[in-house]
Amino acid sequence: MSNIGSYEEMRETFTWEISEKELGFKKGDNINIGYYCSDRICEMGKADRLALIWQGHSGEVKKYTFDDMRVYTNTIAHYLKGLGIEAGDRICLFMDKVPELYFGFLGILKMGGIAQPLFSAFGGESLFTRLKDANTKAIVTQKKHVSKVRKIKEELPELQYIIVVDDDGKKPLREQEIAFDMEGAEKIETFDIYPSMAETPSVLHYTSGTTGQPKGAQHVHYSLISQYISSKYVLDLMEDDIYWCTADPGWVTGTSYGIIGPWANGVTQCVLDAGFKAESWYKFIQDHRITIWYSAPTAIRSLMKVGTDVVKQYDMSSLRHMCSVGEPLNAEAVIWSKDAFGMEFYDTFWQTETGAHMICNYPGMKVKPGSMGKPFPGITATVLDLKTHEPIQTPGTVGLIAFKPGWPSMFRSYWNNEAVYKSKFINGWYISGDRASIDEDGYYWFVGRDDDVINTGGHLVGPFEIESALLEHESVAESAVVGKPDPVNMEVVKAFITLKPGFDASKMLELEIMNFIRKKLSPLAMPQEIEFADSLPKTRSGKIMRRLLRAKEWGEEIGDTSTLEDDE
Ligand code: 6R9
Repeated sequence: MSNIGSYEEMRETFTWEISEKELGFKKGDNINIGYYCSDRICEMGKADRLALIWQGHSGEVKKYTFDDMRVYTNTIAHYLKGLGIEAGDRICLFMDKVPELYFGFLGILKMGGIAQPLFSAFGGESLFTRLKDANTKAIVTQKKHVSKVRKIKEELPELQYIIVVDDDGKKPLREQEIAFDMEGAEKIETFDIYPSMAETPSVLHYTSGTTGQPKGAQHVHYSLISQYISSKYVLDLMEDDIYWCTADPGWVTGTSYGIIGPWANGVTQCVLDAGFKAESWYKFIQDHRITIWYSAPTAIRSLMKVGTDVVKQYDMSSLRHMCSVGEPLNAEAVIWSKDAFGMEFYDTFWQTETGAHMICNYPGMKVKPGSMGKPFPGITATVLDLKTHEPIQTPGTVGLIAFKPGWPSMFRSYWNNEAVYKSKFINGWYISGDRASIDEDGYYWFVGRDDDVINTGGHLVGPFEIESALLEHESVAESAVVGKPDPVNMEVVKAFITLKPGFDASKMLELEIMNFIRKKLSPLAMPQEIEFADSLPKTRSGKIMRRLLRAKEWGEEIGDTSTLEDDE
């Protein structure tokens, strides 16, 4: 029997109070995610249960109980407070998936700080724009990443502390850099947890849009109400589960469902701090007897490519439920998973901004392969007419996915950008920026994004950020960046470039520019292909027509370009 039981019945009777009650929360109470994920689980008599089973890239394994986690998160919170970091300050986590990242996240929340997790693969420029926008006060990192911080810190006057969690004393630390050894530090048994309230800011997650630099979606401690109950109903987490979320906490999936939701449910989580390899993933599931697995379509397609024979060489019998998020999950992948694992991947749709699951397939509910499923109980969803923004009544008609504001984990603003935040709401609906249709049974079918954001391997990259970085290369006069179809990553970045006088297109230059972007931004943002052009198509007002370039890549009908020109 699943946690949700009958979806239809739950949808009828559900209120968010069910989650509040289970968590022992009443309106007006303090609510601190750090407390709920560690101290509370210990108070419930589960102090000795494993919270984290961590495995590094060379195969070493570390295990931590909920009590270990309670003490380490106290220790970090106490340390940060001792430095003079205050409630409301932004503290960036810039690390690989090491235990300090997970405990650091909860430690920051315990002392009232705002956690700002960023991918450790980010290059200097991606890091810089996000730290500058958030006026970040401290960054917690590893020695292998500290050089990226050194290069930009002069231009970040607000950044006071660079905390290195694995300093071995071999190379001297520089000004503002301090070593902190989580396991070696004096253990803090009791810590006075910051008395955060429902609306106290908790997490700042940067996400890309079509225009402008990435925006920080700001969340609050009350998000827990959504994350806890959706982990229970959608991921079906139960008392004895061993759960693996493959996402990095630089991405919202890695925090909402790789930290907060599962640990608030008192469930054991596994973390693999190593790159993707089908064999090592299957071995990881086999060795740790993983029961629930949350992954993403790009990974699933990569597994498909390796083939079913490889799966069959491992013991996957511990698995009982599997979910997917981040991009459309193709019907083929759902059907393949049934053959390979004896069960299907359940697709889930949500966003950085929504903080938790919005449209999902639920255990026990019939899966229609290729559909994202139905709205989470407690969520009012619809698709809006593309022009009038009124809910569409006719099944099968494509519109904008929209949600009625008010669910607990909804973002509360974009950091320093109230205007863009406001622009996301029309006619009383939150507009997701995605298109879908709803069938006669109420299932949602994803169509595509409503903007120019590129979804590569489940990661959103904004064309503007890459175009701006391209212009910093000495040879580039103009640039336009679009998504190009890719069998594994769904989309990859393609750049169109015109060159400045004196530069000639060549394979060498293409590689040089690619590398330039990889270092500056990230491997994901790096164009996989660069097309040198004499000119780029423009609207009458001089804006580059990305959509036209994109349509060409996808072999779509472009039609009358004058409509594109009107459509800027
Ligand atoms: C959690 C997360 C959000 C965007 C979203 C949409 C795409 C996510 C999807 C999906 C089709 C799914 N997306 N889940 N598209 N099917 N099941 O992914 O957050 O990084 O903010 O991305 O990702 O385009 O709007 P985020």
